[in-house]
Amino acid sequence: MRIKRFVAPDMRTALRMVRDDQGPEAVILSSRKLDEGGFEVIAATDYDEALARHTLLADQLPARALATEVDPALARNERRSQSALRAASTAAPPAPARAGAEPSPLDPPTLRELRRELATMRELLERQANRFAEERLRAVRARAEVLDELAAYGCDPELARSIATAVPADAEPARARGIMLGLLAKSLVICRREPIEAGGVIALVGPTGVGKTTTIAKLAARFSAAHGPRDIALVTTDVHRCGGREQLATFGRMLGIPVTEIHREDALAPALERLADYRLVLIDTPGFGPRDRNLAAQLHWLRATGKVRCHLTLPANAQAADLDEVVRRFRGAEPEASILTKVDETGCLGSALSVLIRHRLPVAYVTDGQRVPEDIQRAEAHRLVLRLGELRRAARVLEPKENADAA
Ligand SMILES: Nc1nc2c(ncn2[C@@H]2O[C@H](COP(=O)(O)OP(=O)(O)OP(=O)(O)O)[C@@H](O)[C@H]2O)c(=O)[nH]1
Ligand SMILES: [Mg+2]
Repeated sequence: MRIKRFVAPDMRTALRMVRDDQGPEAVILSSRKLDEGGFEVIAATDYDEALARHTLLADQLPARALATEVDPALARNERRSQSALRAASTAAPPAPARAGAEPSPLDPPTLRELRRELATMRELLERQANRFAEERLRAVRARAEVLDELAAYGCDPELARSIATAVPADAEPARARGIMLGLLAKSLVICRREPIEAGGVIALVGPTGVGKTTTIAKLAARFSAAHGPRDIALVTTDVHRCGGREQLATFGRMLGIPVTEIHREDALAPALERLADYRLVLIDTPGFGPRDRNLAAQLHWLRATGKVRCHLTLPANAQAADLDEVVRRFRGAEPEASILTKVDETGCLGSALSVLIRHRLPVAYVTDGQRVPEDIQRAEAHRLVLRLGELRRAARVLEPKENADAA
């Protein structure tokens, strides 16, 4: 079980932070208004009722033992005065553990049942509120069309509602669409500077089979075309899986770029020392599913060198909920950016874009095919949103009914 503390200026923001960080399964253990202003929520994942009771009732657990996430807006305000931020790290432990609190007389199964019912009620209320909000928006034609179009692209309904709300009620369809795409583009965070041009050591991390090795080859070829192959080295930690290292070795040979294999954890830092003269070092890693026990070790290993910047490789053709989990589970890598792969394999690009927007994860590159080096481009917000319609149309062409109609 992982217990974490969230501090935000209002309860809604605090709950959103919980959901973004810990996902829909998070259990709210306590919430309260802080004397210094703002709200505190304590939430847990991988929740174990018995363990939670034990933890919450243990008076000796200080709040600072919990990881605390402070809403950036609040943190900014607080930096000015410093007082509330101090409170965030020294406040009392979760509500039930405060001095004088009585242990709950309810037994664990009853508590569990109560929590389940509360969660169901919260979900119902949320759904109802969303339905009302959507109905209000749909009363205006221009906004209804925006909602429909964003839904067809696979965009998250919450994002779609916030965009539709900003569309003027009297907007003509073409203008409404322009505003919609503009707002979507503005919501995306794009890397200003091309990461490989900044140089240094970049590792591509991500789930299995998402295109990490292929993308490394594309990036290496791109860098090599601009600067020659001498300034770049490749490293692979993917040496234990069948075929893992051969794939990068083949690309390395084709491009005339040396590939260093890392067989043990403690060999990475010395290898990077030896490669310090190279302007760019790209590290290929084996893919790990988001729930793989080895993932945390891999991320720790990369970060322990103190030199590696991670890029999270995300496939655009995956479902939003799965991508959301990947982003949360790979947070330990502190990815400075993402690379959106397999854009050519989806008709619903809005789904991946919504996840990137929700997590404010910068996008560095987009890949849209298997060809090395052609199928990679730097991410550009306006191009990404224009591809929504293009990809949707391309996907629809293959629908069997339309093929039959065409015959
Ligand atoms: N359609 C399409 N295929 C891609 C793209 N990028 C990679 N691929 C293909 O996806 C497959 C997996 O690519 P890899 O580069 O081996 O993926 P990986 O993330 O290194 O996989 P693991 O190392 O096994 O985790 C290969 O067949 C690639 O050619 C892309 O942008 N579009
Ligand atoms: Mg690979």
